[in-house]
Amino acid sequence: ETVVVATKNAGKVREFAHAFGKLGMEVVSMFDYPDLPDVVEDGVTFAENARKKAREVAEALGMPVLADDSGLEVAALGGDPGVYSARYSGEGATDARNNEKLLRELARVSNGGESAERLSDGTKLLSEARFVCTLALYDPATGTFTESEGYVSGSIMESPRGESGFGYDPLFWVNSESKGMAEMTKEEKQAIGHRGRALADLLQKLEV
Ligand code: ITT
Repeated sequence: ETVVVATKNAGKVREFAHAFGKLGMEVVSMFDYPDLPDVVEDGVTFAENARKKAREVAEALGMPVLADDSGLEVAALGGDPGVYSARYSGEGATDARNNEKLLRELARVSNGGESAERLSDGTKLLSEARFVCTLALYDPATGTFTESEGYVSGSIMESPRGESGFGYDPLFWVNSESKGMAEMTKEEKQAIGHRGRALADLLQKLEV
């Protein structure tokens, strides 16, 4: 069985391929449909964007499609970058530039950070934060959505740790695991992460 995921994010593709692989399903993504037009993500909520991506691609392909809209909410930045997480550093944004921008913005709002909490190696934690993932599955045959969401809370570190994952993972400390998100295996990240939790919730709703 194949699951179509309306994403052009290679990090998401790897995580979905891992998760669905364990269920004996194969994932295809927008990398497999290079001719489909990009969906304009102009929603003001994660859920709106997820629904829009799922529906436009599902209607174009004439089959059910899953979409993921996700991002990072940083307490000291009033919830930014939020739905703008992918484009945080502007035109030509990359994960590396987005992470630099995040540290720059946190440096601006901190008052020296002398009171900041520290990890045992001295690394400062600059703000509380959480990852959000919303999933929307749209079935064009019935015109219905199945939706779910997942969260994981943590803190933003002043310097990166770990080599796995993608996006903001290198700066995200998972308090409950005492580990950086980019220090986790796919399996560990799926178990505790926002995407894994959203997916578990979705599968329960679909009774898979
Ligand atoms: P698609 O819309 O094609 O799926 P995108 O990268 O534009 O890809 P989003 O609009 O959902 O996806 O933006 C999500 C951004 O939030 C993404 O670019 C990452 O920087 C960040 N993000 C989402 N999930 C993450 C995760 O598990 N770990 C680290 N960063 C994540």
